Amino acid sequence: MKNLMRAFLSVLFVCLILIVVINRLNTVAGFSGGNTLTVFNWGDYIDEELIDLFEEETGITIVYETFDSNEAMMTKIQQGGTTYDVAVPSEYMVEKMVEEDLLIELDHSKLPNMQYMDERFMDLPFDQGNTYSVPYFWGTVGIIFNPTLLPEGEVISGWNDLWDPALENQILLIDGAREIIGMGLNSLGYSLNDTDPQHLQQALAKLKELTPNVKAIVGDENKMLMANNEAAIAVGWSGDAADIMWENEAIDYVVPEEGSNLWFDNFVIPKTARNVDAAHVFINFLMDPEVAAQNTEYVSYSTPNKEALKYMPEDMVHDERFYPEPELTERLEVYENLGQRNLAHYNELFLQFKMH
Ligand code: SPD
Repeated sequence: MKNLMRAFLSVLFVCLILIVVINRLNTVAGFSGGNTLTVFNWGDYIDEELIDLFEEETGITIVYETFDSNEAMMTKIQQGGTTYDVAVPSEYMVEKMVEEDLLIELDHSKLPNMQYMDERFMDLPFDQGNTYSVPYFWGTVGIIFNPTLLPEGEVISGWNDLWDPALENQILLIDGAREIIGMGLNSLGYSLNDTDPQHLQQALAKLKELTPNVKAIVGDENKMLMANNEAAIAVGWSGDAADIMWENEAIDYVVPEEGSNLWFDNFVIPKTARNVDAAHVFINFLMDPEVAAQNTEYVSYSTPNKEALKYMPEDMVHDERFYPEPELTERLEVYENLGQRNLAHYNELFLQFKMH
């Protein structure tokens, strides 16, 4: 009897060790499942206190990884090395991921906090019925500028102002093919979803003329550079402008008069997810109005959560640069999924511009 007990305890001990080791290996290798959730988000795009709060409340451990472009995110998910449970693509990339059968349908019964989202940001053409995605943050592409560093009399209201020779070496550009080729197209009066090869060549030629004014092509560092007065202008996302303004009150932001991009970043669950239940719990948690308000105050981007606005400072919610009226957003364009060939062409042209 004693021997049997000893054998039983030994087996139990080995099993426990195995469970601990396998869990650890899975976490290190990015395999979730069990009590781990692997989240793939843009850099600087969550209040990390909320990750701690989620872990405390649910007992689920989060493995958190970041990316800096939709294209980088998509490539990593397609490669399949890491099994992400939640990712945050922008609208055209949601459409592309659905097309490539990379996403699972969301279970709306597990996302009761969807009720708090503003209808204006739901059921959009890239994912009708929010079958695969729910919005996380939204915004515009525009010109972030510091009037105190501009040459006297310089007014910034549109894309074409950026070509002024007086702005030599003063402009930071966001490192995004859609954003920068889109700026070239918009500055010529074309749509930022244009795929006409001649129009695209004209946009590239025009962008090359901007080179003397370009100080650098950057990612999230644009915020630090603008906050420290190291450049007068940055072409970037509205939320970055709002964030920089906390550090440097001189900064202003304008949506260019020629037109620009209205974008939406969204939660999705990739087909490779190992912890689909926890993914729903996490997405629902971040849609809780008080959680969303805290996250929005921290991240500074615009929230699509209508109820969250009630918990946020009035001056933030009423700032029309970041919460523009529908009259403005309606004249902006949302990126379309242009298909593999056209997207590759945009990337190629952007590379040519960067190497110029
Ligand atoms: N630092 C977080 C940046 C997230 C911006 N996403 C914008 C995507 C626009 N296509």
